[in-house]
Order: sequence, then C-alpha cells, then structure tokens
Amino acid sequence: MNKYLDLGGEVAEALAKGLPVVALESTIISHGMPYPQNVETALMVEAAVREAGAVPATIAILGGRLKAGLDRSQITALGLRGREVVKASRRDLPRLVASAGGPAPMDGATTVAATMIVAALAGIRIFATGGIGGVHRGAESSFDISADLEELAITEVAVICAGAKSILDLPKTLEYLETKGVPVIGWRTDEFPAFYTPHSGLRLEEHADDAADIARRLKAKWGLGLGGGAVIANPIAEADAMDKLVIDAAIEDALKDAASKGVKGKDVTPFLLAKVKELTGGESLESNIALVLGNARLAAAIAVEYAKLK
Ligand code: PSU
Ligand code: MN
Repeated sequence: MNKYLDLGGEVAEALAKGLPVVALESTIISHGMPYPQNVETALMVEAAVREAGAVPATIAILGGRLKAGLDRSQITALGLRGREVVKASRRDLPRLVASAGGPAPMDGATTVAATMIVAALAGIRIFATGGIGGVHRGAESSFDISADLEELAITEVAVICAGAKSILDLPKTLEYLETKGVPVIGWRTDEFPAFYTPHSGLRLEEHADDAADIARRLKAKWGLGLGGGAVIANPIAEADAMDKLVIDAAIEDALKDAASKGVKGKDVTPFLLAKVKELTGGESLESNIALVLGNARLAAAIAVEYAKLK
C-alpha cells in the first residue's frame, strides 16, 4: 500500500477479498454539478454501484491524504464547498499530498486523471464517471488538451463514460486516443457518444455487447503488458438525451462567453459546464445525472466480470 493512501473500510475489505470495486471521481462533485444535486448524485451513484454488486470507492484528497472510499459526510462536505476545493489533476497531487506534513493540510477533488492515479495505487481497475476531458476546440492555438488523455495513455484503469461533451473537439480527441494506443469501446454502439446525446457521427472501430467481453479485453490489454487505460463509451439513453439543437446552441454560447472572458487553463472546463447548465435551465443537469447513473451500473457489471477472471 502506498504510504500516502488511505482506503475506506469497505473498500479495503473488498480489495483484500478480490471483490469487485468501482472507483468514482470527485471533481464531478465539486466542479461538475451544483449543490445539492452534486451530493445527491454522488450518493445515488454509490447506491447504483452497490445494487449492481460492486463496492463504490469515491476518490478525493482530504487533509493531504489520498482517499479511496469516502463516507457520506465527506462527500457532502466536498459538495457543499464546491469550486472552493482544489481541482486536482496529476500535477496537483504532489503539493496536496505534501501539505499533510505542513501547517495547512489541503483538500482536493480529483479529476479523471488524478482519480485514475489513485485508483491504480489502490489496485482498482474500473472507474465510472460522466465524461472525460479531451482536446479542446481551438487546441491548435490554445494547446488546451486535458491531462485525462495523457493519463489514459499510461495508467492501467478503464474509464466508463458517456463519451465526451462537444465543448471539446471530438474528432481530435479520438485521434489523440488512437495515437496513444487507448482502446475506445462503444457499449452496444458503433458511434462515439457525445455525452448529452448518443450521437456524434464519429465511428468507433470497437464495440462490445456484454460486460464479460469487455472484462476479457481489459485482461488481455494488461496481460500483454501494454499498460495504459481504456475508454468504455456508454451512450446516454434516448429517453434521457437532450435535443441536439438545444445543446449545440448552449455549447456555442458558452464557448463564446469563455473566449470573451479570457477563461484559461484548468478553469475552462468548469466554466463551460456551469454555463451550459445555466443556458439550458437545468435540463442538461438532468441528462448528466441520468447518464452518470447508467455508467455506474455498467462499470459495476464490468467490475463483477473482471473479478471473476482473477
Ligand atoms: N467533463 C464533464 N464533467 C466533468 C469533467 C469533465 O462532462 O465533471 C471534469 C472531470 O473531472 C475531468 C475534468 O477529468 O473535468 C477535465 O478537466 P480539464 O479539461 O481541465 O482537464
Ligand atoms: Mn485544459
């Protein structure tokens, strides 16, 4: 066990017994959704993982300690503080962890990248979230490419998501993942989903229809010593999806607003998420909650099958 990491009691027990565990991120709680829906969703997601036969491990940094497995009060505190909590990606981990030994131990909410790192340290291979970060539109001049993609290239954790939001440049995001050797597996689809809608028009080469099949592919990837992660792209259910015209218009407005305000760096994604939610009057939040729950269920099913292979 890494000396900077604490496992929650239930998570430690499950891992010791080789039972299925699903990692969950915390930036989606602090920066991805408003209070109180963020806390309600995080707790519902944990319940959905349990119902599907796995143990949830929500990941964050509290008082400078890496945590895999938060309790209800810890999740609630992160949700209440929201964007005051440090959004922690790979490069933020050292200073946050070092703060434990200083006068002011810090808290951090982990992005997809940082959650993958902590999950891997804990021995958790399966991780559910809403959407991954990617190559931003205009990256050819801004150089804005999420550290999530680099992490998927090197860290052995599979991320179950609803694709990526079209706040990003989805074709470039898929090209990047191909370059880095990251499998992108469509769940019962041949198309990369666009988060709020099941369709992006972008074809995937790989699809799977059952969780056992995905588990075997992950086993093969890591058994081959290839390292790195995988993206399991689970389209939002049609019933929960947004109207494409409505969401596209909101995203265009949000992007213009971000550009005119000069939003940069790690603030870009949270700014766009909040703006889209504001512009769609909360409809996007409902879709977001529904798709995260769907991803949690699929991740648990994959974790159950993966545990059988050990
Ligand atoms: N996309 C979403 N919801 C989110 C995020 C992305 O639809 O909550 C969060 C995730 O934590 C992701 C992070 O890892 O934003 C990516 O931020 P950046 O683009 O700064 O790498
Ligand atoms: Mn960025």
